[in-house]
Amino acid sequence: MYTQALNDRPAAAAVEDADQAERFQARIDAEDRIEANDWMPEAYRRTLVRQISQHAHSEIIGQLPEGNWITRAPSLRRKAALLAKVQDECGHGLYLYAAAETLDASREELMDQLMEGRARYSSIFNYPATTWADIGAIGWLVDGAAIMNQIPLCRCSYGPYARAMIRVCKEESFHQRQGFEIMMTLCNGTVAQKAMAQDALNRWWWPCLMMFGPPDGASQHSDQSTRWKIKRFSNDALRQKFVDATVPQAEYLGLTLPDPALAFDAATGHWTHGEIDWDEFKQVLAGNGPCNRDRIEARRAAHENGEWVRAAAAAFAAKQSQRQAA
Ligand code: FAQ
Repeated sequence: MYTQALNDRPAAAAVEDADQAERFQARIDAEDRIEANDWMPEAYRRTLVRQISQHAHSEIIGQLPEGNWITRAPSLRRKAALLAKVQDECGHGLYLYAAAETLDASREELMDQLMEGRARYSSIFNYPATTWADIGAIGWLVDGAAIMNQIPLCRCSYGPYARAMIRVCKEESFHQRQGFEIMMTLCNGTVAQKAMAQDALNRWWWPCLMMFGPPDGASQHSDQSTRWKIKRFSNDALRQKFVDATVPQAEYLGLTLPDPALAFDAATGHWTHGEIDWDEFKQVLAGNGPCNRDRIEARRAAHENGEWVRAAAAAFAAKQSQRQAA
């Protein structure tokens, strides 16, 4: 009798899980928002922690290429705008770590994963910003690609992530405009300035196309994430939207996209682009991009340099609770 009860229990639990999973999927299909305290399949939780933490790390590491130019911005106005942009990226990282915390992922653990090289962040931030025009190209193209990917995330099925994305997208939109305006100034400047803008576009274009992730056929998470309405568009669909939006912008600037195969397909109304170098993408993901090591070292150094701030905050909190207890 006792053994029978033990054997029945896992079967009953499995039926209950299957029922819950079915109800969960029905909520997703009905466009209901999933909130932190709702039941969710463990795999849904893990997928979100993976994506949100990678996204948070991207925002944090993403400060480094541009942060490098704050002291060298060509005017006070440019410096103020760049400083605000880099601070915004930091804020995005913090909202996103907070969203991951609602899924029981501790911020300390996520930070450790990043600093020990166990976590991913966007491939794009492993490329160097070598001239001032790169700051224009990053805002125009990197933030432009980020918006294309993030607008649909405002409708993601997980409430805390979707809500965080609304403000992030508004700020990314300002970033994109400030980048485009830098490019416009350079393109209307001297011959050397325009050449600098073209050179930046040549170096950032292909890595930006890689930001959207592997082609659909090689994207291992897309099918499940689409069923769960975490992803609303495929990697290739978003990449195509980005290309279609950016080609006329490059034309307006009088710049040439570094892709001889780029052509307008009148039948589909889309710009077709040349082959992306997926070997380069794999190399960057494997840690062999131009700046992978520098980026992690800079993050570790910032963490170590901030030790006194954490210690002071902990001492202050201890003092406050002692006072309250007294
Ligand atoms: N870099 O199966 P999928 C920004 C990985 S924020 C590195 O297609 P998924 C703001 C992927 O993680 C930029 N790894 O994966 C800013 C997976 O590996 P895993 C970040 C990549 O998740 C601007 C594997 O490949 N934005 O720029 C990349 O369904 C300026 C297989 O891929 C986000 O994170 C990549 N580019 O789709 C800041 C948005 N692509 O985890 C500062 C949210 C793919 O199995 C300055 N994330 N991988 O080891 C997403 O929308 C998705 O996660 C995708 C990838 C679309 C990135």
